[in-house]
Amino acid sequence: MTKNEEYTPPKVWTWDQENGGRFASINRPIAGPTHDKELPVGKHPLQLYSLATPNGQKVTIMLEELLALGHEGAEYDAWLIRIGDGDQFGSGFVDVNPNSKIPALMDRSGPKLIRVFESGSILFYLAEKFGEFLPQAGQDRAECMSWLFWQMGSAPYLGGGFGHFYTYAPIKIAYAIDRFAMEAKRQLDVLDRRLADNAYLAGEHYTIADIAVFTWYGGLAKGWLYDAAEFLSVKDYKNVQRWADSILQRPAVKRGRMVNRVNGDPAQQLHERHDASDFDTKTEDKLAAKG
Ligand SMILES: N[C@@H](CCC(=O)N[C@@H](CS)C(=O)NCC(=O)O)C(=O)O
Repeated sequence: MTKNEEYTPPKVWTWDQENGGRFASINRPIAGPTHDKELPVGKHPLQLYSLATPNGQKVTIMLEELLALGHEGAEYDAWLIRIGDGDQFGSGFVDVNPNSKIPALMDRSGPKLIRVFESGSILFYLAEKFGEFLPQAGQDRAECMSWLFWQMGSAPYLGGGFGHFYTYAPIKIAYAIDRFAMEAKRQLDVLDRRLADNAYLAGEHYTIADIAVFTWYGGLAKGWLYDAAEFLSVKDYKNVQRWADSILQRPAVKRGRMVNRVNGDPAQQLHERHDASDFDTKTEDKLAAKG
């Protein structure tokens, strides 16, 4: 059967490893490790295993924001997990995240190791641990958590739905692209309406909800995701644009976006981060100049 023929599902699904999709080599219908591999451990209390995708950037932005506020306990080593090479299926990684997806965090600051996975859960863990970027109580806290969970529930329609079928699928399926373009635009409109009367998603203050939503929908609005800015007319979402521009100005956001980045401008790629000075000395352009 060629991929364009009408498809009648068989009685029992079986795994076609050569389905032609962009991620066919890493997608599997089973969980668990594929090989033994311990994870490296650096000198800092927090060990992050990640890649600079929107989900990965949430955590590095948060850590850089905490460090900018002077929280030394937020010092971290960011190790690169190359998901295209299957690093997420190594036994050590699976011990930190049984779901085999970046980002994964190990907190080694206490007497017992604490593993944290799922980017929203990591943001919440860090916000509670350091008492930052999460309103203490009341409506603002509820809004913050609602928008954080909104992001975690909505982004799979943007990434796994729209992004997958518009950009990555081996064939263009009008039904799928229409369905998920409509949903992506609806989500942008949800945000645009909220941001019409509020500087940030939880209200007056920048919180983990903004960090979580920014890396996806800010990225979409600024044209970094799926090359879809024109297709989705992202310029029309004026409040989202204003909000994304203001978040982009934050130095911690600029730094966080560089960590574990392996594509784009070499000056913006810091493959691994083990010290604050790495931003000045270890970006790919600097390493190449050193030879
Ligand atoms: N809900 C998870 C999603 C994480 C996720 O999808 N990570 C992707 C990269 S953005 C990944 O590691 N993919 C590798 C794979 O699926 O094998 C989170 O927010 O942490």
